[in-house]
Order: sequence, then structure tokens, then C-alpha cells
Amino acid sequence: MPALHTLLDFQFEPGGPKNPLGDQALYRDLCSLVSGLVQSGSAAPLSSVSLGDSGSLDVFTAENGSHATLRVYPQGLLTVDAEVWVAEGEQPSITAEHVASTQQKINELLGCKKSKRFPFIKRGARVDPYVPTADNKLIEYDFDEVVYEADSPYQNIKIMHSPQFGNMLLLDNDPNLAESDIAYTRAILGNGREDFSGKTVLILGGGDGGILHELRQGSPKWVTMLEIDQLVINAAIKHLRGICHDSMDQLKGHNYEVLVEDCIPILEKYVREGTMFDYVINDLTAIPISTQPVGDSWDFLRKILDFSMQVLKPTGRYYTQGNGANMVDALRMYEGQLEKLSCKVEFSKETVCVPSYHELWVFYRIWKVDAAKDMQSTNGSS
Ligand code: SPM
Repeated sequence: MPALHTLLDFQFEPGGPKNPLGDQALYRDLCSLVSGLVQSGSAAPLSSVSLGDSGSLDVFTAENGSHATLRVYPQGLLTVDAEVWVAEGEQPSITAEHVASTQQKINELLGCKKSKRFPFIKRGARVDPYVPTADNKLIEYDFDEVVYEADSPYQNIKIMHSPQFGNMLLLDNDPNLAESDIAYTRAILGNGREDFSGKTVLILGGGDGGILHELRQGSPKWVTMLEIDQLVINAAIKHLRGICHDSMDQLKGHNYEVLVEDCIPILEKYVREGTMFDYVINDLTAIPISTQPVGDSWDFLRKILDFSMQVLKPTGRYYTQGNGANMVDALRMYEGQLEKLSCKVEFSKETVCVPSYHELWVFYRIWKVDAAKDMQSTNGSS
């Protein structure tokens, strides 16, 4: 972990007696505490900047290259950042205990009622633990090893090891699925609402093999999986056994086949030939995040939806994942697209906790409307 960064925030009363901007002795004591985070003994700041009405900024450096900053905002916020270099395999020269005791001393100095210490941020680490959520909130994973990394013609593929979640697949740095995430696979297969036995199923994507494996636990008539990226399949067979188990060891079995193909021409062929399925499970990319439903990703999404509806039997069901539960606008735009399909459809959605996602995820179940009426009249369900 090359650079370890610590952050502290303090809120003080700007009109009170302990405003550091109006008390030189107090300010000196603060400087000494902040510089002490990165070097033994207090030191004068390397650079001290008066920002006029915007407060002050001081920068401290140590001989070993560590640095700390002290920033005071006149509105009543004081922030401290400190960064130390930690050579691989060595102990950091800064500890959580030292930071906590500095926080306590600054609290007392400023008479603060509110202060905050963030966990250390690891910057430039060999095993990068940070991934944002769909709505751009920072998650720190407990990754301890990069198990696999490669660039395929389609994407960057990484498999990280997490002590909690097992091996976890990231595509272009987006968490896709970990060995802990059977909840995802069950949700995209309807969470027990469907009976796949004797049915035909088309999986779009799904290179980690989880959906195929789960379907194979029942007795579907036939499952076709269309995955474009051979490298994802190879990596899953080797490193994601807790997801695909033995289901992709052979790409063809008595009731399934994995085709390593771009799904678009195959879907076109199915449409031309009139091949239809009881279920289409779209496990391709998530709903795009944009302000308007325009651009290549939305065009791709519409194309897939349109073809999928054409290869779905009138009584069939289409399942897909949507996006994070907080991505309300993206989900609404997606639902808007469903109204514009060439056939009339209805949908239901379900919000599911997928352990490694650190955010709730929304799944869609879509069916053709006339088919829904037929189903109601035959078995009373929708
Ligand atoms: N078979 C699993 C494939 C997953 N499909 C893509 C889902 C991407 C979701 N990223 C989730 C990020 C959560 N923080």
C-alpha cells in the first residue's frame, strides 16, 4: 500500500472564544499537533498561506516525504489531511491510535462538539479496494489479492479475492458477481416464481456461468447461453467455481449449449428462422446511466429488448437486471422504453440485496400483455 491518507474534520463555533483564526497561540498548538502526525517533534509549516476571507492553509512536510495539511474555513470547519508513504511489506509510520489521540487533543483545543475521523484511504495500492456504487458513493472492499486480470477484445476482466465474498468478478472495474451472490442469480431467474422444467431458455451474456448452473439444477428442456467473451468463461471455469461449479467444464451437454458468440447476429438468425423460447434471461450490461435515453448504450439496450421480445413465446417471460435502487431516473427511463416496444408488455420489478454489491439492485420481469391475459384465463396467475 504505497500512500496511506488520513482525514480529520472538526467543526468549531466561528463566533466562539476558540476560533483558531483569531487566536495565534491556539493556532500554534494546532500546527504542532498536525505536524506531529507526520514527524516527531513539532515543526514550522513548510508553507503557510493566508487566504484572506477564506481562512488559512498550512502545509507540513517530513524528511521522509510525508506531508500534512491544516485548512481552516472561517465558516467553522477545520480539516486535517496527512499522507505517509508505506513501502510494500513495511509497517506504516502513522497508526490509527496516533490519529485518534491527535483528534482527541484537537477536540479539546477547539472545544469541539463534533469531529470526524475517516478510515485510512489507501492510494496507489497494488490491490485497489475502491469501487463506486452506481450512484457514485465510495465502497472499500476487503480485497486481499488480484486473482486474475486480463484485457479481452471486449473488456478488462479482473477477479479479486474477498475474505467475505469469495472470488469476485469485475468487468471494466464494475463488480459483476462474487461467489457469495447466489441472490443475484436467483433474482434474475424469478426467485422461485418460475418452473423451468421442460422449458426452453435463452441466456444473453452470463459468462460467469451462475445462471446456467442454477438452471441445470432443474430439468429445463434446453438452455442456450450466448456469451461473447471466451476469456470471461475461461476465468470463471478456473476461478469462480463457487458460481459456475462444473457447468461450463463442457460447453455442451444433453440439455444445454454455450455459444461463444455475439448475441446480436444469433438473435437476428432466431428471428429470421422463427425460433422462440419460453424464457429469455438478459444478463448483459446494466441500464445505462445518462440524463436522456440516447446514445450507443441505449440503442444497444433497445435492440436487445426488441429482438428478445421477437424470440419470446407469447406466454414467455423475460428477466433482466436493471440498476441500483437509487438510480431512480435510469430505471424510469428504462420503463419508458418498455412502453415503446413494437409489442405491448407489462412488467413487475423486485429490489434485491446482492451481498457483494453494497447497494440494493433492481430486477425486472417482463411479459407480453396478451400473453398475460391468456395466462390469467388459463391458470389464474399473472
Ligand atoms: N451474472 C452476473 C452478471 C452481472 N451483470 C452485470 C451487473 C453489473 C452490476 N454492477 C453492480 C455494482 C454494484 N455496486
